[in-house]
This record gives sequence, structure tokens and C-alpha cells, in this order.
Amino acid sequence: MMRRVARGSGTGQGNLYAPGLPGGVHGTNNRSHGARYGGADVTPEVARAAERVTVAIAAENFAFSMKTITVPAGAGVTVNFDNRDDGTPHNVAVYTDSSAATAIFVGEIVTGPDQATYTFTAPETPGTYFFRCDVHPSMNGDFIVE
Ligand SMILES: [Cu+2]
Repeated sequence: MMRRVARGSGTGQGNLYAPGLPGGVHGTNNRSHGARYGGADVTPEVARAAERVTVAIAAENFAFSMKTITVPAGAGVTVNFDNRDDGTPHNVAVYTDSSAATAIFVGEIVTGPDQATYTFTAPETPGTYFFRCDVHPSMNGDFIVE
């Protein structure tokens, strides 16, 4: 008698708890997901903040002050462009290659003496890209992503 009662009450308790378990499980999962999403949101922001680079480049006498611009892959790039040629328009534009068929970023043309600040995101794929002045394509160089 005692065993049957014990089993019966045990089963009864199991039945009573069972409906409550899914709710409890869902609640736990929701909290777990929330914590995971929160962590995922924070990590990329920190990573992106670390990948920022500033490049200073000038145009003078129809030539850039540097032949190569090197930036980290996927970095946020700021270009401080100084056009020192009086009355002459220049810009800095980045393309996938020297054909200049596919633009990565095209900076606004400014007439010197004037300065411009360009911001864009570097390609995620490392490699040798291309930059030039669109007004004077002979002004160009390698845009290296590493
Ligand atoms: Cu130019």
C-alpha cells in the first residue's frame, strides 16, 4: 500500500511538474540567447574600433605625395587629402584595379589649395588594389590591403 501510494504520488508530482518544465526551459533558453546576442554585439564593435587607420596624402605639382597606400583589411579608412595645386582640381579614388572600372571609393574633387577628408571601408580581401586622381589618371599608385 505504502509503495503504491508513493508511486502514485510520485507520478502525480511528475505530471504536475511536467507542464511547468517547458515553460521553465523556454525561460532559461530566452535568457541564454539574450546573453549570447549581447555578447556578440559587443565583440564586433570592439574589433572594428581597433581597425581604423588615417592616411595623409597630398597632391602637389600633379603628383601624389606617396606612391603606395597600405591599410588593414576591412579597416575604417580616413584619408586626409591636401590639394596644394592652386586652381587645380584633384581627388583620390580607389578602384579594384588599374582599369578603374570598379570603384571602391571615389573622393570628392577639390580645387586647390584645399583639403578634404574622405572616409570609407577598406576591402575585406587582402591584395593590391589601385588609387588615382580621376582628373589626372597619370597620378596613381597601389592601394594595398593586408
Ligand atoms: Cu588630379
